[in-house]
Amino acid sequence: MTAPIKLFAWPTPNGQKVSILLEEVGWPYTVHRIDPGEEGALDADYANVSPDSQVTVIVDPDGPDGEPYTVFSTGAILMYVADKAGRFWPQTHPGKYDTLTWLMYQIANVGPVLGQAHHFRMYAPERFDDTINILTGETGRLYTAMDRRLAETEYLAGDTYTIADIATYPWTRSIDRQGHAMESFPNVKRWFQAIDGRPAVALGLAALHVEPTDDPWRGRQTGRRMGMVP
Ligand SMILES: N[C@@H](CCC(=O)N[C@@H](CS)C(=O)NCC(=O)O)C(=O)O
Repeated sequence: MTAPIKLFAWPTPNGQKVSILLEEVGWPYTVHRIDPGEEGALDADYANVSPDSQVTVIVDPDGPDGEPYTVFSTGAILMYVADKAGRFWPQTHPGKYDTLTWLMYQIANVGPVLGQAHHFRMYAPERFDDTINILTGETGRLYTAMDRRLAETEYLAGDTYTIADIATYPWTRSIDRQGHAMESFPNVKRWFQAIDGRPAVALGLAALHVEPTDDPWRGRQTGRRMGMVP
């Protein structure tokens, strides 16, 4: 690995999971901050980088065929980096598919539900009680499933720390804003503290950090859906 990876991201969980993995594998990377809430930030030029005009995206200057390769959608990015590095994704049974199961669980469930819960509880210009109740309840269901799993295994995919944990951890940092308390999920809490204490995790979070603004949901006036800016 010589030339740095280009990381197009913002300090949302979908950005942080990638900067954390890049720190864990120790690859050089440059951060290109794309603020999804800034008018026009996701338009035109950025659409040439990101096929669906969202963050997060990486460009690997040394792709599988030696040419630059762009990867978008964070589940794919984590698998790409873990596969190339040969780390954080066990390749034997049961770790291989347990990693995929919990990674897909984050991409399909934890991210969308916790992100929407956060939005409707914290930032929606109008208060929709029914939406908040449904999303807060669903969020509790997801934490309960993770807590049950983590009562049996140290990490989500088994004995070892994998991209499933890296994908999920940033979402759980805002549990209070999702309407729940970490104390209600003791196994998630134990898992959270173990990951939170990793030096690469602190570096990955710091790499994307920007000072919070009073209005972190600026994207709403553009009519675009966007993620969380903790
Ligand atoms: N499934 C996508 C989700 C990406 C996503 O939701 N990105 C948000 C920020 S975290 C975004 O760019 N939102 C801007 C918009 O939708 O307008 C992934 O995992 O990369």
